[in-house]
Amino acid sequence: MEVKNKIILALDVPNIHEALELMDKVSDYLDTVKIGYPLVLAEGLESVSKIKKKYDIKVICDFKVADIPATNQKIADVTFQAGADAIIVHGFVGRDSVESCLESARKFDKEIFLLTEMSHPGATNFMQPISMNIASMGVEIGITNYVGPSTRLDRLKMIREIVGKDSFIISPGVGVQGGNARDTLQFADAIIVGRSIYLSDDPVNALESIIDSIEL
Ligand code: OMP
Repeated sequence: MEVKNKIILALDVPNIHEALELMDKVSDYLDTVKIGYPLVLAEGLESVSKIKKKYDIKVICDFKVADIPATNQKIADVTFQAGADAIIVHGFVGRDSVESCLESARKFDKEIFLLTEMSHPGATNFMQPISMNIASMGVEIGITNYVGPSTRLDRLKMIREIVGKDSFIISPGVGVQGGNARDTLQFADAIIVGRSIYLSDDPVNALESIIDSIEL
């Protein structure tokens, strides 16, 4: 996967009007967005196809899929049928649950991203002790796309060492959560940014500043 400007916009806005308004401003800078529960629960999965069609952009659906294999497969199938290019899947539920999403992705010729360690402080409570095992499991079952935290670069570095240089890592936590774009991109292939862009009075300027900081 290639990501323009190495930035994926997290479109966590509350409705399709705000999503389209934001995309009209920033779409020239992007070729990939991440759409998750905030927008899809408000507007339905049609929001995925609508945004894909209007901006000719790749959409990663952030559904952090974490159920039994049969249910995971249904969730992944319907997400890919709606046009998503990739789906984010939790690893802590185990190999069979993740493999069911992988199977669905292969059926539709789409991709999955395996979430290893999350970026928020609470991830240290229960996820951190198992996150490297999740990354290793991903490698064992042939996953090549991962999500890892920009808020803990020592952990992101370890994830990179496990998944290898040819895997693709996307990293949330830049900006409001405290992560830094340039440092994160030492270990990740692209960053995920939400609030620093969509809450800004000038989203274009916010995006340009991040791009400039990466290119410094
Ligand atoms: P901001 O903190 O507003 O930049 O948004 C970060 C985005 O990345 C949100 O959509 C989160 O749901 C998502 N995210 C994390 O922040 N941390 C993670 O560990 C994983 C994700 C994710 O899977 O995208």
